[in-house]
Amino acid sequence: MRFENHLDENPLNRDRNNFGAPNLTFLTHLHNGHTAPESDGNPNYRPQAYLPGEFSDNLYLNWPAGNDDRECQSFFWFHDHKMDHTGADVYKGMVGLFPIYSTNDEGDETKGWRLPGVPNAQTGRIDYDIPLALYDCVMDDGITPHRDFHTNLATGGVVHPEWWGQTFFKHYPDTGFVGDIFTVNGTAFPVLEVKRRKYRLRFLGASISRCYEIKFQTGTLRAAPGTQGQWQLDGAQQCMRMTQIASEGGLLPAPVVRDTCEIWPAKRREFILDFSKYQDGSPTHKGDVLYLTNILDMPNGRKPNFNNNGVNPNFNVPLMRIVIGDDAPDNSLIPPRMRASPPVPNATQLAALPKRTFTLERSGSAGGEIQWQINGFPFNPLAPLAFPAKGSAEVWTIQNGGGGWTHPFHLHMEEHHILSRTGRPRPDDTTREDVVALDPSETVTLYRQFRDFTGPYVAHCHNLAHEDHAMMFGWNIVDGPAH
Ligand SMILES: [Cu+2]
Repeated sequence: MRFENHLDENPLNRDRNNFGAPNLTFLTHLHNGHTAPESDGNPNYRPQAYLPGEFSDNLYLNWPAGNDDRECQSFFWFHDHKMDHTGADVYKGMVGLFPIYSTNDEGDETKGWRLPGVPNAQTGRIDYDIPLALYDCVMDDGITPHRDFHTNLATGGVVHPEWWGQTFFKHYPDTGFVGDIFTVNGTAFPVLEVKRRKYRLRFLGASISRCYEIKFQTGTLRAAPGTQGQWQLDGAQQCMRMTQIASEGGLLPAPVVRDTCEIWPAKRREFILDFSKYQDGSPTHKGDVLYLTNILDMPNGRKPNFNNNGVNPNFNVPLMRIVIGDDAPDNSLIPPRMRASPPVPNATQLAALPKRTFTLERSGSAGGEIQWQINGFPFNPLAPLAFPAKGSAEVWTIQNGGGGWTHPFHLHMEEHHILSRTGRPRPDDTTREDVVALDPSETVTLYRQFRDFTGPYVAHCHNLAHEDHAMMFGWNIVDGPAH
């Protein structure tokens, strides 16, 4: 895939609002592609990113790790990964969704496992198979100062009255960023008309910091201006269950029926929703209205208010209105079994593997800027912290060293398997993942392999305000002994 930089072109002479800053650059990472380092969009190769007039050819093999079919994935995404400046460009839309198909999951509900999806020759897309990227934003009121670490920190920032009504991103020096307008695929207050049949919905957390917990509900809309989401659903009642079929590592061995699901930054979760009937079995009717809602209160970029989760019935924010439409043929199934998980070694084998521990810490502030460290170091692309051997496996422990923060920690390259965690259990923790959700002070141990390529990769927090403030480390896959 060739990415060309045309950010210097501006035929409509629109205000750039810092898009592509600095220097109109970008660097694209295919989020969890099994990609050779030079195509992985990592800052080891291009710390200065790509300038206008330059292009980047990335080779995306789309093949399973180790050429093992059990490692097939199903939902990539790609986004800007420019060192120290990822968050701003992701927030402003430099994000692409990338469903991939594989044996028995061909985007055709008459074949294989018969997951919902009908090829549409006219659009080239798969009907009833919908990626949904969630992200939250803030509108510029024209009077709140933008404080930018690079230009205005000392003066407290400048105001941009000319940016009134455009998206506002107070990038620095915040420790996280949440908006009060929720969007799906870049649209605020969206409406989706669905047929009375099964759909495959692929959710992506594309927010800078916000964690969501999604739930399908009915209720009465009430305007709640100035609050997270601007609307509330009064008298909210769950009306449909979600059948989870995949996490970010691909299809599950078997579906899992869920009432709610957390969607943290960079995480993907796929579900089958049957819009022909409610969870009590009664049929839907044309014109019925329900809502995709977020029930997780997260008033700042540090962590969600987990105590509200399911306890505070007053936080039911509609993300998307769903309107039931006409009947439609449905040849899809909810298959009892899908893709077998690749094997994880037994306890004796695991005990013999190399072990590494990475502790995520806040290092206070440098020049008024919050910075982050991993094992005592801010990110330095020239000083990797780990050198695993190609073709080997290791056990990595990731520790959230702070009690005040959640960290969605993303490891490039292969998916991992969680072996243990110290906090609350997660219903889909046994699946393959590329983002470790770390509650405050939580420690997670995982198993991972290093096949196919050698060279430099990175691992980092996917709270993009943390990533852009050095919460990242480099690691290299090497030929020869690990060190
Ligand atoms: Cu973090």
